[in-house]
Amino acid sequence: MKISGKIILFIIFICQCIHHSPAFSDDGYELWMKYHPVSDALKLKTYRQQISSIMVSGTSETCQIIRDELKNGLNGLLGKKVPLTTSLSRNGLIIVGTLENLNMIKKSFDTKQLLALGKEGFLIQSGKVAGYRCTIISANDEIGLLYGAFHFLRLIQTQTDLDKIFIISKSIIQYRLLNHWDNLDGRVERGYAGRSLWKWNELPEKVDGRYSDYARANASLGINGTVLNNVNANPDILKPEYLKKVAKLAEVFRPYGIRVFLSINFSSPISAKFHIERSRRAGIGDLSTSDPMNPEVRQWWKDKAAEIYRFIPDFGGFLVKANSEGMPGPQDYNRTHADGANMLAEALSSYSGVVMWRAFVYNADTDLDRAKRAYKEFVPLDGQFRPNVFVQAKNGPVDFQPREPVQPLFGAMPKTPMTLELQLTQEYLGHSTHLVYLAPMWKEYLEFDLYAKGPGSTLAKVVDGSLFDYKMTGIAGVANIGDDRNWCGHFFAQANWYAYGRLAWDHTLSADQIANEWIRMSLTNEDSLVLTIKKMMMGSREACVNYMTPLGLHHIMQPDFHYGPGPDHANAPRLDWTSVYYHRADSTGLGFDRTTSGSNAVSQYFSPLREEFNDIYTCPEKYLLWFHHVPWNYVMHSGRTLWQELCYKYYSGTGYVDQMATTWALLKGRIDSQIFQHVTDRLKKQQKDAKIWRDTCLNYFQRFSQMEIVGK
Ligand code: GCV
Repeated sequence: MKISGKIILFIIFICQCIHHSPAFSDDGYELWMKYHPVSDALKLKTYRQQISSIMVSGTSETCQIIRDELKNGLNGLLGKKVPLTTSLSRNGLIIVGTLENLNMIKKSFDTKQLLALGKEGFLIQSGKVAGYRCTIISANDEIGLLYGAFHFLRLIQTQTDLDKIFIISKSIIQYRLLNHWDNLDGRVERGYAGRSLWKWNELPEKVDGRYSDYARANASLGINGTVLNNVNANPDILKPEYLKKVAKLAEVFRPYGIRVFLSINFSSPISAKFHIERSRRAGIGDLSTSDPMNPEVRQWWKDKAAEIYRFIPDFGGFLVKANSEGMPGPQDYNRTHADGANMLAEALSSYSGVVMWRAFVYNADTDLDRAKRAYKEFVPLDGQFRPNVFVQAKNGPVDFQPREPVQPLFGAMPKTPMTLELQLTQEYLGHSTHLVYLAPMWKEYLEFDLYAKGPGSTLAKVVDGSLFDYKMTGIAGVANIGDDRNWCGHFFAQANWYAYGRLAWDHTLSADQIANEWIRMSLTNEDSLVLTIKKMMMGSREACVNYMTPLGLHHIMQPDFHYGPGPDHANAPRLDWTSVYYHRADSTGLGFDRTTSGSNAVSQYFSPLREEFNDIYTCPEKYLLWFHHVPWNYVMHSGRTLWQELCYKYYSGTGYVDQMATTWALLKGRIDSQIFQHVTDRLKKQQKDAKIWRDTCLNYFQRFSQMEIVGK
């Protein structure tokens, strides 16, 4: 029997539909690039009319990646074969090329805007070329084309109207990086999704197929760099045998526009003789010192930089944790952070490499209040760093707590480009067990007005360079990725990887918009389901704050593991590693007094913030216990007392998780069965854990308030 081509295609389409029906299993590996057939029949019909074939000009590896992506993506989405072509002979052609390569579009399209997009930006425009209806994806470089191709697919995945389309998109932030806290032995510090993706023992000979899938996922979001190893860096990463492995990864990532960076150990130049046992001071060189003013040390780094660039010509630079949590640094030699950073920056400068010098420092001698220390150490150094140095700070002044006010250092370094470090891996937000969508939190930080140059001085404007006219700009996200089949442990944690990448590309996107895209690309396009799932996600971070650390509480988790509650934790090698140091509960009240009569951390903020935070009546209640020691009977805006409000918040947090579990249960049979079960199991655990947080904290604080727990 002879079966026609059309029938075969129809059978393939039906099989794809069946395969992707909710009853079948999705293990999460494909992330947001599933390319399931468009579910809206009318839209599918229109797309099929609008898209007939693909033409990608250029022969590079990147162009081949674009061809494959568009072909596979469109074949899947449209349920029909969308062929590659090299000629313009029919309507519906998707033309992809740089201006340089595409003479034919110059006449038909407005290309002026394209030139203004600079590197990596892209344009998507529909119109006519030589009388045929076409869609152009164009850019000034091939990585821009790749980003444009992914965006075009995203439009179809989210079932957006392609009629008269005109999109121009440009990266606002130059360095958009993931920071992996991956150790060379395969363990991931604060990683909850399996072991490291990097199989150091297999590289460079064996190249795991997952490396290019990782690069592809990042490129689909516009992430353009990756720091491969933990900031608690093992100096071995700079040995030639490791550099060969790093070079292999760089080779895989390069066509996707991703550059590699390394975390370095500041004592790398010292010889094994000078290692200090059980400390993080270790090296691979033959020197007795790593003093940044020592000429031999400086030469060691210059030689090392030259060696690195021989292996990896487009190497991005170094990320450095120094004089923090036992890591060696310039202060070991009475030098400053600027001395240390500048020595490395000098070594990298002739190769256009950068140094990202972390400001996560909290030397107890600097100030009694940990929240003030980074500011006090770094502000006096503003203006002393070489032009290729970034100072990289976490979003908040303490750590990646569920809620903190913004790190005030961001408004106080006008002469030093600062990178914002966010944490995707949920170290303090329930690991990969709790469903917590982080984009609302990141937006809260990005939109935080620091008033550094009057109203409107948002953190976003510091990071994108517009506030202080920084010459380089960067953002970093501590990765939540491991070798688990679904990459992130929790299926919903993929949304945090997605959201980070999208915000790094364009911080003006809303958390709602990003959730909408992610759900449509990863789960379902059914409008009512999208709304339901989005609602769950959007409130999930506030719920987490409420069941863990409401009203400005912070750092009251179990020691080391950082998962469950530990408000009674009082014995640690350092006071600022305990919980009692932060919550300061006593018979008079609760909270850390950081007002002018307390630690005076409020003075690190600009007016009018400092006055607003300083006054118990104007301090936003979400930060109340961060800045004030508040009497148990203090009356809150709601009319409840502090104690009652605390109980109310803890109960509303757990209530929200119960609500998420109930809502999710209603989705049975309407979304993929494997994802449904996976999330159901985790929500059960989250319900239990949220209540443990609530009850442990309230029972503990009750010892001081001596009041009845309300809301049970
Ligand atoms: C990589 C916190 C984490 C550490 C982390 C450190 C840092 O203290 O618990 O695991 O170390 O921050 O950001 O350097």
